[in-house]
Amino acid sequence: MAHAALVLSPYAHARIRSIDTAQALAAPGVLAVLTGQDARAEGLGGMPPLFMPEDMGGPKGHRTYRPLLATDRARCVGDRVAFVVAETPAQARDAAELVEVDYEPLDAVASLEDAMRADAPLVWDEAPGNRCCMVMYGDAVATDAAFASAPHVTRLKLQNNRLSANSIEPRGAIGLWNEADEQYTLHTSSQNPHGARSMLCSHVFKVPETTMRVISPDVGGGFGMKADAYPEDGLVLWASRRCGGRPVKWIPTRSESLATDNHGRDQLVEAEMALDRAGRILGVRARSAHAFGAYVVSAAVAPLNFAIRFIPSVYDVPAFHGVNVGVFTHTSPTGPYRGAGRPEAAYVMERLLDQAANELGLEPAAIRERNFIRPEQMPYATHTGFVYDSGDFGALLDRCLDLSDEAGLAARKADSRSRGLLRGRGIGLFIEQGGIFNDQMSLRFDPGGTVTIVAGTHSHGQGHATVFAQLVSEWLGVPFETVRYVQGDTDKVPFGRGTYAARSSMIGGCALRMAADRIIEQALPVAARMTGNEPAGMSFDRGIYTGANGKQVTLAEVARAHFIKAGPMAQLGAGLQATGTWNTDPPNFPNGCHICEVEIDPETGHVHIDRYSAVDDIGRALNPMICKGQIQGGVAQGIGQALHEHLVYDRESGQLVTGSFMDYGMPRADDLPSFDLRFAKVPCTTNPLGVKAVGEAGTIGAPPAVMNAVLDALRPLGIHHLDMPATPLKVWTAIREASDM
Ligand code: SMO
Repeated sequence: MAHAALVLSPYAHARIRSIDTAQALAAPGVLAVLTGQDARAEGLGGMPPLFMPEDMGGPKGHRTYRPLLATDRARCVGDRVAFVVAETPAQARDAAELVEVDYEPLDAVASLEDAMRADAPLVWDEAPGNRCCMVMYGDAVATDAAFASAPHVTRLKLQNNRLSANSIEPRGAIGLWNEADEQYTLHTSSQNPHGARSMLCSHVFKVPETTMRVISPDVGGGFGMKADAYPEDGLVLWASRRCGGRPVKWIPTRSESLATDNHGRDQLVEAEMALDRAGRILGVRARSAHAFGAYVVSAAVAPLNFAIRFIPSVYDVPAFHGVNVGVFTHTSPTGPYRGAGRPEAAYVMERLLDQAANELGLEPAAIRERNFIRPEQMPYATHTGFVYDSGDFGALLDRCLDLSDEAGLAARKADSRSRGLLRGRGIGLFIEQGGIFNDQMSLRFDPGGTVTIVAGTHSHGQGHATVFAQLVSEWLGVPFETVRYVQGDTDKVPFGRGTYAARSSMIGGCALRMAADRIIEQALPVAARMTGNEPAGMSFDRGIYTGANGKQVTLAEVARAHFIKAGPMAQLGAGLQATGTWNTDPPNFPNGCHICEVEIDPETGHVHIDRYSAVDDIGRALNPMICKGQIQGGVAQGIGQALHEHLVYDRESGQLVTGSFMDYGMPRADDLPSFDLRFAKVPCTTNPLGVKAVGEAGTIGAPPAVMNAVLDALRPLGIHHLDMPATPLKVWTAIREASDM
């Protein structure tokens, strides 16, 4: 095994005049030093985004092709500039220090505000004003009219803070070129092995997909950040080829992860809500900008899109217009991160509602009740192109208020006051989309009667092996322990689209159901013959076929009989296996209500989360324990965004200021209360399992619930706005400024 280290640009924007690799090449143990010019000379291509707004019928934007290594210009701190391969990781890192890059620093724009200035330096000369692309939803004329005659308008300018996914296990890749059979093998930490293979084969190496095998095991955490191939995936394969077929391994340090993983969020939005005096919404308008960083990568357009489309949320909004502009900045790229646009959207709507309630003298619960989409309005079509099939949002709120002990809130506020603390309670509702694209799942019986699931979806910590095996066991009556789960290897899985956008329960689950139904159907003639019945009279229930004559046989027995070598039975098949498929049309719409109670110490600005309650409508819960774990993790990440996490670039230099865990605030166990979580299982009406997604819900509900709680505590002091994260310094400063006035 050879080991690789990256040379990253220390400048946010610089011309690369030349790269001198001589010293590095001469260093002990060094096998290769690769540059962007080498990649260009060998015809290696760059990586485009998976889709752009124009692919969804929107206006044309500027599509970038991120090279494996920068050639003439570095466009962010952390842009890859050279790749050093050596016998040991230490030798690779030492030699990386010896690569001499002659940079000519150029003016950079690291923030959205600066990038959108008229005279801003350009990240891409082809993208004037640093505008990359845009999405637009709703009706501007109707919405303007609703605002023109509205008795009350509330306005907010919100920043959605840039975050890092920080998967427990970082990205990492091992590349292997096998000269003898001209095959690439890539071991990588990815949510989407077939997608990574397509990207690398079509765009980087320009070779058929039959020349590459991608293996991605069940590794700890992706959160959208690992949804697509990265330059390092191509670099290790190329490096292996350059090193005569030695396997080449690249593992980042945590600081390299913070700098080079796709980031999440980073949005500025100006949002307005028009209301009548009773608090009924007349219209909502949002103009938003979303930082793409230096390249449009992965499904970066998904958060751009969802951040607008889900603003109307669970409310009956009569008029809506929303625009989101993707903007280039001299920073690392952003991509989908748990929630991918839905957290941004829910945050806008829930902050507007609380502010409007405050201005109109209404209770936060009352203004929401006045505006919910009612169950009898289902199916409900939004102005942004969704059709919600089901949901009872008023019931969610009522149940969550009870769960949060709304009745005791006044007493708890008084008690906090008596201890010199400020207590606030915040509500956050949301709806989102689960299940995207199509996929396939296969079931295969072995001669001994055991079953293998071959999954097109991909688990990287979510426990799919458990859930899918449990379903198969229940449907086919085979023991749970005899079900094996295979995923994440393009040589073992015929095709798959991996996991993101909370797709696996519905797309994977329903495809598995189809495969199971086919198995039951295929095995039936054999079961009939084994029991001496006609196929027409056979019934199947939990793994057992029963014939008209009352004789029974189990599916496992039938499956074994399928392997008979000769005789009349052998004509009925050789082995029992089936593939099922499912597609997104239509998706499901999980929704929830989260309620948070905080206590703030005005002396320190510290926000303590005292209580956290949530009722999530995830449809049918396939495995309640795993679903609960998904909500817990999601809420922890949402609390992280609200109170702790922020990737900060220095505005002048474009340096990543929060480049390590000393500077980037991850939520810890002692920052979190014990959550009170419940499920409202309103079955989805548009898929046979009745499931709605669960993977991203917590991350969407938590930020508005926490921030509305913080502001509820601070409003009596005259503080009506704070941006996330509500760190002690920010809260303390706001309290100081308010008391000085
Ligand atoms: S970040 Mo999610 O995979 O939509």
